[in-house]
Formats: sequence, structure tokens, C-alpha cells
Amino acid sequence: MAVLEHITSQDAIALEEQYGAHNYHPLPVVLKKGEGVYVWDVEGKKYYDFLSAYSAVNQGHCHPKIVGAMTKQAQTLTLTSRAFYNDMLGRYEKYVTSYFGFDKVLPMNTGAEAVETALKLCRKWAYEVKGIDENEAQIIVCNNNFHGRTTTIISFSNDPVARKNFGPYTDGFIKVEYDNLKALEDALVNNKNVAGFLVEPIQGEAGVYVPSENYLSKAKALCEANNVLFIADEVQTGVARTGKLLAVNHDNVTPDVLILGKALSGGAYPVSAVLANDSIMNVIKPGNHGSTFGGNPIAAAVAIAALEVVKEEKLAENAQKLGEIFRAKLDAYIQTSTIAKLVRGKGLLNAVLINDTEDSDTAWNICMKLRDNGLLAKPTHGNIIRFAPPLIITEAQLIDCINIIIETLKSFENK
Ligand code: IF1
Repeated sequence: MAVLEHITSQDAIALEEQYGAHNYHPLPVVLKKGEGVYVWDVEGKKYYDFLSAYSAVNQGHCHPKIVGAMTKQAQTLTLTSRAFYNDMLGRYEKYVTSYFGFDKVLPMNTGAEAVETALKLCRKWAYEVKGIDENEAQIIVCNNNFHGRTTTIISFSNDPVARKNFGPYTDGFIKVEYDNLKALEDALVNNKNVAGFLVEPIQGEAGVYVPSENYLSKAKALCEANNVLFIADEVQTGVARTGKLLAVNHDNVTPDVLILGKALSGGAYPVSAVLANDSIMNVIKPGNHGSTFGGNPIAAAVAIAALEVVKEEKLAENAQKLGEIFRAKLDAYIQTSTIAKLVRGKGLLNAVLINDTEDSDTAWNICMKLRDNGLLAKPTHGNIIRFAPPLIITEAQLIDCINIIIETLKSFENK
């Protein structure tokens, strides 16, 4: 069989099963094409995509402007490494820093790399600016966090599946309860070695857990009072997903260090970034940090196009407006539902809690039925289903999807 001949879903799944490491448990659907809010499987069936590659495809699948910028750049210059300058990086750096309001950017590729970069930046700032004794810096993180898969990042995870048997772990992290200001304050006061506080403005993997109003602004104030960097991981929540450009904008918070990934490229290419002002970023000197691909010309061209699309197509406004509709309609249904307990979220990052135990397969079965009914979503933490369509979705499409979701949920009532 020629490698690129037509393939059935069954054969594609069998190949991954045999030749790929088993580090995922995908929903059994094999996609071959995407356009806007839609994806198609190899048999030609069309679906609404309500995962958006975990909020990377905010601008919609194969957005022509982003694909156009990528194609043009791919035919011109793909990679120079940072051993030389390239004609795209500086232009991107100017664009992205003024877009988000920071002095400087450090470009990387994946979200986890950007988180690692932020941690290194924070520690170096702690030693060279704050004056913490060498190797004593500590960074506060939250319980049930998700920041990526590297050995340091999983060192401060409390998910046994992500963490167990990958030790020894990296030191220097203090865990506090999320959405608990007292716990943060207790960890901050009388500890001169705290360098930073790393936080997701909404905890995605934990099940789209939205903190109390003002949690983030008060946490920022506590950090400021203690000369501690407030580091926002907006890899999943950033770039219009929650109805504002950044989720911290809902609380009028400006982080000291901002981490972006995923939708920074519209899902076309791995592009991540760490943004900060000069007083922090200037601790990084030649040789301290880097990446072969970080800041490459394709990434630069793609990210500019992806960010332009966010503004031109008013994606934050659309996410804000359609998110309200999504939660209102689901909420109305849930009042009388025996299968769905709660809907929560912000903008178009939402989750529905299924009325069953965490170890039940009900949410999985509902996602299988949603698939059959033409909508793709995935459970998180057993009994929670995340709903996050591309932000270019129209109101009519969203209403269509809400009907599919509610009809599907209804078919599971009292079962
Ligand atoms: C997987 C979740 C989403 C992230 C935040 C950093 C990263 C992520 C807040 C790392 C990545 C992904 C990774 C993906 C599943 C996914 C995820 F379910 F695990 F939580 F999106 F909801 N910070 N999140 O959410 O970015 O290195 O992956 O580019 O399969 O691990 P990355």
C-alpha cells in the first residue's frame, strides 16, 4: 500500500495503535480536512469542531489569511536559526509587543517551552534584580494546574497520571489552593525567597474552573506588595478565547510575565511567546536561553496574520456574545435535566458537568453520541465535557450546535 493512498478510519486507527506510542486515548474519529468551524473524517462525514485543538484553532481551521501568510513565507525562507537575523522576526516582535502592551517578547514554539522560559526568566530576575540568594528562589503554583509536559512542569503537577514515575522532580515550587487568596497570602508573607506566582486565569484542564471575581486582581496586588512576579499562563485562555483578548483583561490585570501559545498561530504552526517589560526581560543575555525554531520566519509571518484575524474578525467580541448565549441556553435546559448538572465558563471556553461519578464513562459515551450527531468534543476529568468551538462560529451555527448538544444529552436522561 502506498503511504498516501486513501485510508479508512479503521486502518488509520490501527496504524496509530501499532506504530505510535500509546500516550493518548483519542475519540475514534479520523479527520482529514478542516475549514472554519468544520472538520471532515476520511469517510467524508462533516462535524462541528467543539475542541478547536484545545483552543489553538480559535481563528477557524485553515484560515485563508493565515495559510496564505504561511505558504508565502514557506516558499521564501523557513529557518535561519537565531545564529543570524531574519527579516521577519523583528517585525513580528514589534507587532506582538505593541498588540499585548509589553516592551519585549521571547519567542518559542510550544506552550510548555514558553512556560519553561517564564520560569527561567522569573528565577534569573529573582537572583539578579530582587536579590534572592543563589538557588533559593521559589515559585508559587496552584493545585490542579496544567502547564505542560516537561519534567520541571510535571514536577509541580498534582495529577498522578501526568507525574508518577517521572521523578526525580525539580525543586523550588510551592503549591497553594487555586482561587484562595488567603492561601496565596500565607505562602507569600514571611518568605523572602518567593520569586513568582504562576497561574492559569481559568483552569482549563481542571475542568474549566473560573475563579471568583477579583481573585486575579487581588492576587496581582499581593504579588506587587511582596515584590513577586505575577506570571499568567494564557496558553489556553489567551487570544480571544474567553471573550477578551486575554482572560486577565476581565479583571483588569496586567501580568508581569505573559505566556502565550496555541492560538497565537491560529493552530497553523507551533508558535509560543513570553512577554515582559524591560526591567524583567533584560536579565536574559546572549546564550542564556534559546531554541532552533523559536522566532523562525514562518512562525513570525503566521503569528502576525493570526493576530490580525483576531482583530479584523472581532473574535473576542464574538466569543463574549456567543458565550453568553451558549451558557444561557444550556443553563435553561439543565434546570430540568437529569443528566447535566452545571454549565460554566467564560466566552467560548465552557464545560458541562455530567451527573455521574468521576470514574464513570458517561461523559465519554455522550461524546461518542455527539460524534455520531456531527459534533466533536472531549471529556476532561471523567465527567466534565469541554465545549470550545472556533471563535469564528456564527450565531446560527452555534444555535444549531446547542440543539445537537441538548438533544444528545436528552437521549441519556434516566439511563
Ligand atoms: C496535551 C489539557 C488543554 C495549557 C496551558 C501550557 C500548555 C497547555 C494552560 C502546554 C496545554 C494542552 C496540551 C494537550 C492537552 C491540552 C489541554 F487538557 F491538557 F489541559 F488545552 F486543555 N499551559 N494544554 O493548557 O502547551 O506544550 O501543549 O503547546 O495533550 O498535553 P503545549
